[in-house]
Amino acid sequence: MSRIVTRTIPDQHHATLVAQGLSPLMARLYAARGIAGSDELDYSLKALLPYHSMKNITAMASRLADAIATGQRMLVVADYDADGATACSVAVKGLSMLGGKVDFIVPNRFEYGYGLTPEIVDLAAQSKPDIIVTVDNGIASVAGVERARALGIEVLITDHHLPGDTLPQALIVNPNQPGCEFPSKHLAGVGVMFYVLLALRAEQRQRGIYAGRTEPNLGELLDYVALGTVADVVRLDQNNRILVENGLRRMRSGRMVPGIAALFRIAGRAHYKANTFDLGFTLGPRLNAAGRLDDMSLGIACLLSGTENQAMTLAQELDRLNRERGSSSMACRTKRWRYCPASTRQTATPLPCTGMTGTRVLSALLPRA
Ligand SMILES: [Mn+2]
Repeated sequence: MSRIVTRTIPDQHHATLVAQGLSPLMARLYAARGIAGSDELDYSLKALLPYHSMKNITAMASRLADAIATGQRMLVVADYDADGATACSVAVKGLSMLGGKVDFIVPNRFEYGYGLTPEIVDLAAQSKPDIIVTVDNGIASVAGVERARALGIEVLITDHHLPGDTLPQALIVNPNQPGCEFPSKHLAGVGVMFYVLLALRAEQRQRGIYAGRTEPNLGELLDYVALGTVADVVRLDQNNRILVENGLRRMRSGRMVPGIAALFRIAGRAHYKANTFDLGFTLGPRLNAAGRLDDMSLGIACLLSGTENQAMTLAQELDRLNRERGSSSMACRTKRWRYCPASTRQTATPLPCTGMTGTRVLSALLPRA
């Protein structure tokens, strides 16, 4: 039985918003959604939290600037979901915009497991990188980092997952690591990588790299950031809303990368009306399908496509995988429900199915007891 829940409206927030010039109705809508003042409604990029308070970020920026200056080779190791794929795209495209020599691998999770495992390090070592940069993973990869060190490969970790008791012996940027004072703890993996690039560009600026020429525009990466942030179902706090809103604006005005444009087209969604539903329920699941059924490098290749034709071919393949995955995850879910004891079935929340928001809706339609 569905139940209508009335949101509570903090009186003081409502009063503040009205005093700041909002209509009582808008003030009520915002206050009910946790907005305390009109400054939280500033979605311009200059309202983004500055990167400086993120632990280790200036050290990592400096290390990356050195690597770029000396032509060292960087290899991005990504996670296999939509956040990982967009984070990988941001890292590869962003680091090369800033002058880096960069490539990526994305492990097949069925063969290599989660995170930067020693097996993945061995695979990575075949292409002889100087530095491995993890995106959306690595905070728990103690053994993998040890293996890389033994092979003489430096590891830089960018992640947003909660750390375990032991941290890997590497330079780590993660707003959720102990001692990190960055005020927002809800950045997705893609957001963390974007912040590292902001810090890197500032470091290069300070070194005079851009004297007399135009700086690379990292804003071009915001459509990736928006997609990964929404698809990873992190909380949309003000900082994330700024990232997402600016990415959506790029999509609506048609300035997104060919890969994202192709995903809109294949899903039959209008990019000029792009919203978070499109990202979470149509684009995200198509990317996740590649990681779960086959190989996420297909999703990353689509995101990084340089031409519309190539992007469209890859988007069609992702769409096909997503349809296959739809039937297999439905079968699996039905089976898992059958094994639930009746008592838990009454109140069971949908089984977590990370990133694939579409299946959450399906699970709510399954029979209850
Ligand atoms: Mn993530």
